[in-house]
Amino acid sequence: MSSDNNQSDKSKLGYSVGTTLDRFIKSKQDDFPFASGELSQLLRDIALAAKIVNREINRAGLANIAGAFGQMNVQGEEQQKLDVIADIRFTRALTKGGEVCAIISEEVDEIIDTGKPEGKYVVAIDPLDGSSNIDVNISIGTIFSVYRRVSPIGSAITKEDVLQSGLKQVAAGYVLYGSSTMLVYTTGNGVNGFTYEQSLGEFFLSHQNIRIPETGKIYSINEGSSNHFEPSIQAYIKQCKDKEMSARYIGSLVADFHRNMLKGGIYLYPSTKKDPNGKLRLMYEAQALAFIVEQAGGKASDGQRRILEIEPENLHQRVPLYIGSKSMVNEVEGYVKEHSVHA
Ligand code: P6P
Repeated sequence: MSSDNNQSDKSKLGYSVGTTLDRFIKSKQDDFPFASGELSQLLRDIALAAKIVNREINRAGLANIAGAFGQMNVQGEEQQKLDVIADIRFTRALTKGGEVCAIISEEVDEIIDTGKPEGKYVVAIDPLDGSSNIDVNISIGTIFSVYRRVSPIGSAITKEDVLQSGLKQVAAGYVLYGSSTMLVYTTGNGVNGFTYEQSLGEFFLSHQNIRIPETGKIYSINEGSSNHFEPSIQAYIKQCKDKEMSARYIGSLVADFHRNMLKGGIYLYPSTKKDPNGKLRLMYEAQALAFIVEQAGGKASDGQRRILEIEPENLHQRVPLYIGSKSMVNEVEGYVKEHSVHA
């Protein structure tokens, strides 16, 4: 076989291994005028924590770190041991890295002051989303957003530093601890995915310039709550069934979101009478995924507003979330609008 054929066969396999996350971050740093490397270092700190959390998750059943931690978090949800471990790992890595002056975390009620007033950035993070799935070996994830601080470097942290709209994000990403572990992130120049090679302890570029299909045949929602959905959402779900679409709902936002990013589809977590603002949190779930999905050509809405334009009022505020393929999110907004006109 000629070398050309050999080469074309290899390219069919799509080998893009060779570009490590480190090298990619450094190469993209040049996209930032006057970048002095702090954001690059911050992303490396997140990747380091992800490697450590990945290891803890993989051995949870053996190291007696699965199961409940025995207390509730600020959301009123029972914390799992790995929720607490992940929160410690990410907070420690970001604090030691020195680039972050403040962190808001799903697991902590108040703003975390890292004691690094020279840090230029603020991070909002859900250290381990979907953690109730850990004990049954279902994929879980980490979700993070990065902002520039508003207050002067070296000064005390302010609420304005941490309560910023999604449009102000300088980076956002997620880690998916699944059949393989992936880190997917954007700094505003497209979305790229890296797969973790356990034997080398490195993330390698595996999904370059991810684009979400304009439409899809998958809808992700907890239909067990459908009696509590607004009529608009009930009508939308009915038309999904009439079109014989596929219902896929893992109960782990990052896993459902990632599948829909690659295949096309929509994830819905509506408001209900019980939870008028839905369940998902604006600051460290919806905003990050909204930035990512828009960078990939998709859309994220609360049914009426673009998620990225919502001005946050408190650290842990919840928001209804419709996110995924643009035409599908547009359709949901159409149902919401139609039902509000006739209400
Ligand atoms: P429900 C996990 O707790 C989570 O935040 C998301 O990862 C997931 O999609 C959703 O909540 C599941 O919530 O109410 O359907 O069990």
